[in-house]
Amino acid sequence: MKNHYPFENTPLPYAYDALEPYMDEKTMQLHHDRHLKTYIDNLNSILKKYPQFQTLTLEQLICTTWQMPGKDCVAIARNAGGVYSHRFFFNGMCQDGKKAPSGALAAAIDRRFGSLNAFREKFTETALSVFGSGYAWLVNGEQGLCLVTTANQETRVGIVKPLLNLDMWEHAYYLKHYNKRADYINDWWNVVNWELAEQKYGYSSVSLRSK
Ligand code: MN3
Repeated sequence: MKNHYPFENTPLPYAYDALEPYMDEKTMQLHHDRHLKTYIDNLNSILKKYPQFQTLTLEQLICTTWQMPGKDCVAIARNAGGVYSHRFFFNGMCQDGKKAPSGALAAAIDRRFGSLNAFREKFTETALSVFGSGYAWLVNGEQGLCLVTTANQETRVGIVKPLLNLDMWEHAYYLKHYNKRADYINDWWNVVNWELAEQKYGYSSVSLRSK
């Protein structure tokens, strides 16, 4: 997949209604076709003015512009973060996936959190602690697995390797779950793409070891 300017809103890897009854079709459609598309359109329209950034991937754009001054750099970082986090979130869900991780990721979760259930509780608590709009993430870093939250469309790209994320903006759940964030999180556990998280854990462990 092409991962630089001009960015395209590639289709979801499943049908809009594939994650029913946990994620409703209307929310998935609006979330992908409008919310994500807006970040893509905004990002492309700013990047039009900056040929030097047009060959950079989303990750490179975020790392390059994150702390640069100027309102365009702030806007690039925010919108690239919005595209990155949404793609990560959508790819991180699937239909009829496995119900629990296995292999090295399962072992790492047990080591760090005690058990899968304890991890789920801790992740849920972390996601509920997001104040306003933001994300909850399971990441792999120098200290091993860790739970973090980010505000708005900020990420920890370039600092840690993300494995799972959960969009805690109201637009991600309000049509179906109203203000019941805990119900949304409970439903999300049914559609987590554990296989992808396992792959990401595998790659991240290799690259962290080679540092
Ligand atoms: Mn969103």
